[in-house]
Amino acid sequence: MRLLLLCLTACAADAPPTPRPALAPSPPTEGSVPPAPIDLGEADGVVAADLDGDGQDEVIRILGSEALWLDQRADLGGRFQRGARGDIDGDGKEEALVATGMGRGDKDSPARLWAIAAGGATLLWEQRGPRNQVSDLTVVDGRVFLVAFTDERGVAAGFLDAGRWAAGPPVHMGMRQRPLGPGAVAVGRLYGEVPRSDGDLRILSSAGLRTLPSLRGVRALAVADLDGDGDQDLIVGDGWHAEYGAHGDARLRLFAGPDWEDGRTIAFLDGSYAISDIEVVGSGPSATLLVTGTHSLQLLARDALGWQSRKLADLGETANAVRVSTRSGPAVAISGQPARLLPLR
Ligand SMILES: [Ca+2]
Ligand SMILES: [Ca+2]
Ligand SMILES: [Ca+2]
Repeated sequence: MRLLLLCLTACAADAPPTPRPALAPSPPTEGSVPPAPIDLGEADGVVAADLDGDGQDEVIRILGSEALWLDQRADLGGRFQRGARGDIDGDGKEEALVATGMGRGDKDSPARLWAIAAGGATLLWEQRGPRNQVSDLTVVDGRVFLVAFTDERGVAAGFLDAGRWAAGPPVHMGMRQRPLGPGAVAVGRLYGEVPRSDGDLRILSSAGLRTLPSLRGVRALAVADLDGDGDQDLIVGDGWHAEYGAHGDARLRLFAGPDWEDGRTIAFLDGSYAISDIEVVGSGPSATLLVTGTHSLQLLARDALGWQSRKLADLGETANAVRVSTRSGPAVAISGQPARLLPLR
């Protein structure tokens, strides 16, 4: 399988940029064959990180309450909720961050945050309350930014340093929160205070609260400097609706820093009712966006006409996906039965 993958990936780089005319088909070549996905085994969630620092990512599978990676396994004591990656102890090797807690078939597990390294899993934080759920997680400059419910509807966010969570005041249904630079946090609310009312997009800073325009509730957020001007830009998946299956829209929007006034829609995901995650791959003008919709996984890249979206795979509604650097080139890992590693051409 590895030999086949190497060949397909190598040949794909020479493939023509446009499809061949249908009336003059060429004999199939290896370069025209989409790379076959690789079966990773079952996983409810996947996280990737370069645990041993060799430049290739390891994939951590979470199945039930168990994490499996390299030749290791560990019982995390709860269901998979969120993942992230980064070197949080400054030793030059990444850790995989895995948040676990309550989930299907498990109402009792506390919310926990684990750091997974090549040699084992370390518990960084634990909290027990009425709703044991980590709703967002990211690593910024080697520091973990943790977002978790503190009661049934309130969600707090802050950096976790030496096991201490410096969380701000809880925000009603502010399930996605990302730091936007010194003293500012972007908050995506799934719902408003009135039951089933629309959520919104907010910037919380020392200057106060600002609401940015959004299409109803926000389900996904990412922060990156996409134009390379030194200011953090905000990438938002909005369009959430209380009757999401019938009326939700999977809309992707960009807001340019430093003031996030300039908003523009860059994609609607056909067939998905929401965007559940956005991962920025690379940085600056060559950065791409790996966008997980409820029904498809898309890769967005820039060309002369703007942002171009390419569907990578159909997804189940609970699947998560992460980018993976492999010896054969870039790939994505997708959770499921089985989880798949999909090479990117
Ligand atoms: Ca590695
Ligand atoms: Ca490390
Ligand atoms: Ca920027």
